[in-house]
Amino acid sequence: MSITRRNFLKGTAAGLGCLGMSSIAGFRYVSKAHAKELAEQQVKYVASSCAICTNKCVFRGQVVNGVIRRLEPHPEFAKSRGMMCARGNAGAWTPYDPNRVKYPMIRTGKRGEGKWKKASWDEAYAYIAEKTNKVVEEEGGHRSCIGFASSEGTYHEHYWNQFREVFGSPNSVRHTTLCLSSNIRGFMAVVGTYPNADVINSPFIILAGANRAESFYTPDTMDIFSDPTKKVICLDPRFTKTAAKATKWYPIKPGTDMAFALAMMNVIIGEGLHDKAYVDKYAYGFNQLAQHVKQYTPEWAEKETDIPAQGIRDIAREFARTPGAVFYPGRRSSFQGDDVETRRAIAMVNVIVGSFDRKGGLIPNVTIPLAKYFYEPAWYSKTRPRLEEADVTFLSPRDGSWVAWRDRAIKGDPYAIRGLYIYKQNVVASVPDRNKTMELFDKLDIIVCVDTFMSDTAWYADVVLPESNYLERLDPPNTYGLNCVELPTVTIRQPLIQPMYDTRSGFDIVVGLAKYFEDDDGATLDEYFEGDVESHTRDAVAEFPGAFETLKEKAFFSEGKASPIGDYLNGKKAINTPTKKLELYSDDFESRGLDPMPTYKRPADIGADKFRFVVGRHAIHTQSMTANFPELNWHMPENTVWINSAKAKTMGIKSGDMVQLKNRTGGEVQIKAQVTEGIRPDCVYYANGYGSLSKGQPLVYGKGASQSQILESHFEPISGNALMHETIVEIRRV
Ligand SMILES: Nc1nc2c(c(=O)[nH]1)N[C@H]1C(S)=C(S)[C@@H](COP(=O)(O)OP(=O)(O)OC[C@H]3O[C@@H](n4cnc5c(=O)[nH]c(N)nc54)[C@H](O)[C@@H]3O)O[C@H]1N2
Ligand SMILES: Nc1nc2c(c(=O)[nH]1)N[C@H]1C(S)=C(S)[C@@H](COP(=O)(O)OP(=O)(O)OC[C@H]3O[C@@H](n4cnc5c(=O)[nH]c(N)nc54)[C@H](O)[C@@H]3O)O[C@H]1N2
Ligand code: SF4
Ligand SMILES: [Mo]
Repeated sequence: MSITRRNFLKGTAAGLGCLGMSSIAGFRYVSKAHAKELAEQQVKYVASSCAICTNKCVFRGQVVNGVIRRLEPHPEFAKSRGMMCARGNAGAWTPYDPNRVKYPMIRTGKRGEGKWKKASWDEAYAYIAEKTNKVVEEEGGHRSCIGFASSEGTYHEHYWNQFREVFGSPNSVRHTTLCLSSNIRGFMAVVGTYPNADVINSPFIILAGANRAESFYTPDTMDIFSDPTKKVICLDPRFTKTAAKATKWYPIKPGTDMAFALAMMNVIIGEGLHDKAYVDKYAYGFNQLAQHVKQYTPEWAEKETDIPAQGIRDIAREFARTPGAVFYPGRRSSFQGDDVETRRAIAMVNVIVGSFDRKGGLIPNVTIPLAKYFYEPAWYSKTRPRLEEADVTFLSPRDGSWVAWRDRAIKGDPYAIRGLYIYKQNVVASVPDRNKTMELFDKLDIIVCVDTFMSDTAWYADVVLPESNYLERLDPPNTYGLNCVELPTVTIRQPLIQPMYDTRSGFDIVVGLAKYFEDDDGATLDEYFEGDVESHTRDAVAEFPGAFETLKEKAFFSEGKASPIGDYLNGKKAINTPTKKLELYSDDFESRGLDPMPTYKRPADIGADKFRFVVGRHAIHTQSMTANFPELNWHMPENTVWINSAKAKTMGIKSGDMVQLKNRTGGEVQIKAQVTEGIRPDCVYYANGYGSLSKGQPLVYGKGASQSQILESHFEPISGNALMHETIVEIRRV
């Protein structure tokens, strides 16, 4: 018999069979025992959304025999489109991290000593209630003496706020005032909303103080940089990934973006390049603005910003002449003292060229309207206004102002704060000036922290309540504009696996705690909570047939309709400003004693041989919460401080040298130097998340330096936003 290839293959297969080997898709040669194991494997897929950053990318989680194997990006989800970043992938392992908080814990040693006793939920709640009721009684029955801190992200945060309201404290401090309050306020004042930039359709984008290539590390961002027809201008004191990908990078002097924006308007209006018809029809105060910006020439701005006058002129002309050009609104904006005014100036640059509510420009953020989660507020005979009410012009009652509030709380002005309940916020790391946060903690009788990990904040708490991991729980729907894809979408989270330890979801934690408190009429506070997360989800989307089923199947729901553009211009929607126009001049600001138009004030001189400390995103980390993830830590075991190479040379500093940074208010850190040309000589930077105080984060405990330890405490008085770039440091080699 002649052996043909076909016979040979047949023979081989038969031979394999005889040897007890089999060939299953993906597994070529495996033992019989393993083949049986594989055949019996239970593989299931559950769709859910990522919780490792604000993007909420949707994935299908592969679960094999009850163990999460991998998270596969959902190809149909418009923002992630088959991509999942390093952080999202690393998330798959978080339920199995040995450093999770696995059960409620009550502190037994001194704060920060790390001595705990394991408690049942009821023990933990009873302990919290006893301590809380005691201090409330000592304060004359005012529950305002308990503060509440929280951040978004789990979709459960509104239950936490509901608890605070029915509990009867006005004192809530949310992450917004550490993030983008000043940005929102600035844009609201001019265009009546905080818009997105239509970057997909825009041919000309100015990114000032926004590091999109690291902070929105998703395909829509890659589209911006891979499209050769787009022009991207990046203004950043650091050579970020965004700077590297941009058409042009200008290492702007920090805190001078307003000078740049004002000079752009000087050129655009001075040369008559503005959109006259648009401005006539939709804007208020154009003539005053035109007069006002005459003083701000590019030559003047060059001295302020370090950007050549000709460069400013060229950018301004091209910006005005390119339909669909956009000056990106940025997100986190807590830079320097005049942040609201800087954001107003940026919004105005967009308005004078007619970019608001037009394709390519600033697009109103539209969301799918979910049925509102409604609850009766409790009524108390004793209430007080929140602490920092007098310190901030536009104080959001829900967000407060973290820094201003903390200053008041430390002083007990106008009344004492005795406890802090914290939900999903690592306040020790995310509020500038860690020493001050510790000073506040020292004054508190009770600190409660709801976290999944032993963050620095959990480490210093009296009671740690563990929330179930995002891959173990059901999260209610979240509706958002999918910024920059402009596709209003609803997402949920659902469990891939059952909770591994004695943990609960945010909703269940809150309802459990509510049982331990009463309102003025003697009703326990859990009576204010109804249903469960599943029923809330069903109710929220009841108006959209099939949406609930789609959410269960895909974890996202979209009507497939892009955000409408032009509704404000065609009169379908009213512009949400006092004059119902796009405000280039604000009577409202003027009546409050503020500048009616953005007026430049030069940032204070930092002094010779001093540095401005700036913060910024890192592509593989989210804030303070991922540096202890082993997969990510492996890429970056510690952080290092960026120092300009020419400057470092004069100081005799080389990469790897240990240096000491000292701020003006007693904050100091030691960290290794990274000498680089990618930062201005007057700035320094290092990444967030390192230098942890918590031994429950062993990979970053004492490794590198913490940002909150070096950041000074300052806030912006119009919005209450913390200022992240008002820290001046000295550096010396140690
Ligand atoms: N130094 C410094 N401070 C900053 C910033 C900075 O760049 N540098 N940026 C500012 C900005 S823009 C923002 S938005 C804020 C963000 O500040 P935070 O909202 O405090 O964010 P993170 O630092 O990420 O801390 C999140 C905490 O939530 C915990 N966590 C994670 N998942 C869950 C969960 O499912 N449930 C619960 N209960 N907890 C969970 C994490 O373990 C971590 O302790 O920080 C601001 N502060
Ligand atoms: N990978 C990753 N992505 C994230 C997050 C994360 O932690 N990690 N966090 C999310 C959150 S909460 C937010 S708010 C967004 C924030 O995302 P972005 O708005 O992109 O904010 P940053 O990355 O802080 O970028 C700000 C940049 O401004 C530069 N800068 C400093 N001072 C000045 C100045 O005066 N002028 C100018 N023009 N530039 C200046 C800094 O060097 C920094 O690169 O990112 C989100 N996405
Ligand atoms: S960008 Fe990365 S971390 Fe953020 S939601 Fe998407 S996958 Fe998760
Ligand atoms: Mo943020």
